[in-house]
Amino acid sequence: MLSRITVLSGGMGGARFLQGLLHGIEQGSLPGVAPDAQVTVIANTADDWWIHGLKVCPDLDTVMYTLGDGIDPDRGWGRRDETWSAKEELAAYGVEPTWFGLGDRDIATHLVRTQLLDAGYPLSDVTRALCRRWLEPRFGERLTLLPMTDDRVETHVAIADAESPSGKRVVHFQEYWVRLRAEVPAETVVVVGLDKATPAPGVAEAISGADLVVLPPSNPVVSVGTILGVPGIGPARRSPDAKVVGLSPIVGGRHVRGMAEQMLRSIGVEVSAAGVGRHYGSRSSGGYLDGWLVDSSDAGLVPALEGAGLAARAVPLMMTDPDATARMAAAAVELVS
Ligand code: FO1
Repeated sequence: MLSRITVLSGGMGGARFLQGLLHGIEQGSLPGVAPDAQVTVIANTADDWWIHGLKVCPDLDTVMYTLGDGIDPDRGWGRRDETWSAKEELAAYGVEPTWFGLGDRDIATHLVRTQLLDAGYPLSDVTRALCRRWLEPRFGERLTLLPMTDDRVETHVAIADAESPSGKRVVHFQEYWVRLRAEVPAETVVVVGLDKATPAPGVAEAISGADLVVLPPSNPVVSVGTILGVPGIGPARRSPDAKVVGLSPIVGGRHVRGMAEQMLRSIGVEVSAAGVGRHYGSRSSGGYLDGWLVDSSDAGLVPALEGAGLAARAVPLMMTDPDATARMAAAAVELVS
């Protein structure tokens, strides 16, 4: 029976997967997974952004709000029943940027986090404090949310810019995604500080002690790729008998939401379920994966993936509701059991 599952998560895709995984564990509908299995989430922190003097951690907050039932389900980020008075007032003062919205309820999270960081607490302690409200009442010790590192890392994107002498301009990931809507090609993606980052307390143990490590359908470049890029988190840490299984974020050659297509192109990886599976690589060829789930519509890719040393299977990968996602989690466990 699997009893320790570790999930490397970005924002919405990873959070939705976790909802289904936890739902399946609670329902006992995941064959081979103990009903009291412990789930540890290692979240990407390179989307983090200092704005209006506040530290915003989008992927940590999306996981926390989603699993704590505080998320706005349509936006997939920020709080439900949100109001925007502070945002409107900042705009009235002409304070930039006005294109990044901090809701009034959401601001409380950033105020608490920023105050604790300013008091000298590391992000991992701060995250634990916030989860006392959002996760502990419902999940207790069964669920732990960890930042991938306590060190400051930020994803920046170089884009073409005719006005600048170099012909390029570098923008923070949030500007690339929120203001530019990823509508311009990402020429280069750089995670500033990643090479000097160290895993946050508990992260290395969460991987080395896991029976199962899951790469959910998060962005394989700027979310899962970034987590795997933290020195010490890659394959070296995985215990030999743990299995690693991934679920493709690319279905029918397209991302479901977000900007995985643009990010994959910026690193020259084919935008397909097979391209991402090969990018993560099979354990037998020095990569991460033992198994790779693709959507039913990509069933034709399974032989090629098996040829690349991966156990592969095609199942429905649309996370339409927790039951559907729980079935995906069950298929993932089964693929590598
Ligand atoms: N995404 C948007 O498209 N527009 C926003 O104004 C915006 C604000 C925002 C505030 C807090 C937060 O945690 C997330 C926010 N996001 C917004 C989403 C964010 O860009 C993404 O969640 C991740 O960075 C990508 O995974």
